[in-house]
Amino acid sequence: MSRIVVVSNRVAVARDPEKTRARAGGLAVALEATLRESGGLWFGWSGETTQNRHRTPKVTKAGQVSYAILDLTRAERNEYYNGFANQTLWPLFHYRTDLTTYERGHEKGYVEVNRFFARHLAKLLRQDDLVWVHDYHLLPMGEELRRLGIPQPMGFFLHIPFPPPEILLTLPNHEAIVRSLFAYDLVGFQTPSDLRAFQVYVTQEAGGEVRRNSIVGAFGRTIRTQAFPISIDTREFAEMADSQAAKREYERTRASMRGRELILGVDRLDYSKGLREKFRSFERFLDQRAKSRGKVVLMQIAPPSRGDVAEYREIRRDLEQLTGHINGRFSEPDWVPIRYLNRSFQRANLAGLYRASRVALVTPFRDGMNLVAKEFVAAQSPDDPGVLIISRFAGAARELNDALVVNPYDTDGVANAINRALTMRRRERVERWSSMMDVLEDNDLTAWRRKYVGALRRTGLSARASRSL
Ligand code: ADQ
Repeated sequence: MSRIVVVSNRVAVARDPEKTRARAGGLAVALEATLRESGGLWFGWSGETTQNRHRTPKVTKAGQVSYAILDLTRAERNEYYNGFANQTLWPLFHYRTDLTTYERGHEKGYVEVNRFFARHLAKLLRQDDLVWVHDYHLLPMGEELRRLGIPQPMGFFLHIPFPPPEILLTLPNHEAIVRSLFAYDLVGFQTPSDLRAFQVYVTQEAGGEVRRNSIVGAFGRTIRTQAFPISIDTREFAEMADSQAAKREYERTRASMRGRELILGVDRLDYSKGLREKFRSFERFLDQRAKSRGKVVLMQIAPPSRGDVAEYREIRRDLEQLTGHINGRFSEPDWVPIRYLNRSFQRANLAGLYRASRVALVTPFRDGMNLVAKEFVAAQSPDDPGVLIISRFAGAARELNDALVVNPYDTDGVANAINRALTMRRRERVERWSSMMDVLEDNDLTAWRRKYVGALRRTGLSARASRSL
């Protein structure tokens, strides 16, 4: 069987598999499982910076899996990671043209880092490898590898949304970005609507065509495109919610609630997650439902991320202010409406918190998938499950359509959904939960990665055969 080579911005090097599992989260575990199954290599940035311009990858090995990581210089990190990836592509792909900045220097640095990675990766590749590149940091990676003459089958998976052409066109070099995707054999998206947005760009802006089975031709190349909604390890997460660590977290939290109901939010501190509006909706709920005051608590867990980027510092300030405002306005000597925590949790503790909650409030403005929504469902107790409220703009809303689906821009609508969730009868909660759980059991993380790798194997091998004709 071919070896799989995973390329991603960050690499979770397995020093201790148990620790990786507890902290790094589902995706890292799934990618590692893929590598372990067929043997493989995981390649990417170490997350560190160095002053040394002459670098070679640090390679380590654990069983059948090798890890190769490279440091970046500070200038590279600023242009590639903080710059083009997180100040241009991230906001733009989340439809936030208002927050998107574009600097030619950042784009140049971004392409150069991709080239630098490609040069070092090319030396580590074997003839029958399958290469699987992840996410918006590495869009041009395939093209850079092809320039070096690498013929191996290559796939790309985009974890964030793909914007409609009207939005993408605001990027000065939009064509270069889309063209670079045609270096791959398979390009995967989270949802059918991301796939459609890509195909519309190809037909309307690139003069390309979409054939049967999502085969797309443009720029003189033919590739396969498909939606592969990512998921979680559903069974494992459900079992984790029954673990000792989860039970301890559950007990501690329930005891602190003194019979009150818990509404939970878990989101990286990011403007795409709609946190300000979530807090305002909760305030509206308290405003309109005076009887609920003192009876519910919103616990928002929001670990800070990308603190080097100004917009992230700003949203952090805003949320601190808003929490202070709402708590100052409604608190009683024995009740504070919002508990706001800027920290990380071990996954088992998170599972305990999900189970201790009557409602999960997941209200991003735009989200590729949103794994928190899926984790919340998997962690519920089957005979007394909580209610998921989810934004229609999260990729996960499509599969989890038995949740209460809301528009996060509609403050009153979200406030009403909170009330409906808190008063929902057990029978309805069980019905909604079991149909969502069926979906998550059918499409779990193992199914996701197997579908992707299977499609890459088939598409890549036939493309390779036709290249060698
Ligand atoms: P993210 O934007 O990071 O991922 P999400 O899908 O919700 O968003 O994943 C977050 C993960 O981090 C979850 O597994 C969650 O449990 C974990 N997490 C969050 N807060 C935590 C905390 N305080 N402590 C510990 N763990 C915490 C991007 C895209 C998403 C897409 C994923 C996967 O933006 O749309 O679903 O990739 O493709």
